[in-house]
Amino acid sequence: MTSITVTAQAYAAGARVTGLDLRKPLTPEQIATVQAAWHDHLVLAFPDQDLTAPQLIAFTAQMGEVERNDNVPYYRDPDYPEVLLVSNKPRNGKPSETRNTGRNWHADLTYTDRPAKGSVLMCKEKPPIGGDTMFANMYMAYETLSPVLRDFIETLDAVHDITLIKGFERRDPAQIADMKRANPPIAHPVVRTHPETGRKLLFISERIRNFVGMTEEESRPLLRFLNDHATAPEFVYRHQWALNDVVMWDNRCTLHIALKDFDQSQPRHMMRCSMRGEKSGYVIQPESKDDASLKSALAAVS
Ligand SMILES: O=C(O)CCC(=O)C(=O)O
Ligand SMILES: [Fe+2]
Repeated sequence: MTSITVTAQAYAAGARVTGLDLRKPLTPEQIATVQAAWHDHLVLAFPDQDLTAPQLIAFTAQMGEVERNDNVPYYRDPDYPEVLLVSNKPRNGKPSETRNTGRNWHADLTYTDRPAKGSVLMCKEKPPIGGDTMFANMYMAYETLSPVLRDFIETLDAVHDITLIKGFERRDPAQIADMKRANPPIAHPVVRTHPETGRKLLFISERIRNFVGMTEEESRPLLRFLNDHATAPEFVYRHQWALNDVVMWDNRCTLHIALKDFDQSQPRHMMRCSMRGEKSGYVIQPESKDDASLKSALAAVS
């Protein structure tokens, strides 16, 4: 059996893993090696893995419980609900709804009560240049904040909102109405402890509307600061895809963004599986008319 080689690709995150054939079940020792490398490097790239959808699902299942994507049903592979198609190739004669997926910094499924544990993305077709994905290390983002700010955000919860997916409102109106109903705004802690490494991390994204108990106006400058800080170039690994790359990221301690840095007339076709995350968060009920008018009445007299 060939041995596994793990080669770091950047200081912040990212390692290239060779010596495995992901079409076949891994041994317990191989799984342990992959998991350890994942904890160290957060994002693992496995080159030259020509997987079918069932093989991608089977690989993901060895890393965690496979997500069925019920919160985003329209983007699934019709034959395999576990596989999301992130593609700019027309679907049913219409432009693909996922052609601009991932265009702001985010972690997957944070608008649900089970943000993904991790995701596995496979490149099936790619433009000759570009179509890169960047990943940012949220341990580093947390550890490099000043202690006073760390204390301040320690008890904050942030409201994650599916409508803040970049370009969401330009997608199919009936589908977005459904997805909004299925995914009301949900609050998750801003500082979390990784369940496996025990390290603290910053759990933010560009899909956050406000902090719980703070107005959007109050939240905006802090959110902007935290997002800018967290995605500073020194915390980022940029993956330049090759055909048949399989990239697996720890969605609990990284953010990612899919760049529009390519010729849009060229096909880019990816298959994604996610690992189901732990239950987290609480739904934020929209403010009732009564609450809103009470607040404005108070504002008028104060
Ligand atoms: O297409 C990509 O590079 C990533 C898109 C994305 O955000 C995802 O698949 O989770
Ligand atoms: Fe994503």
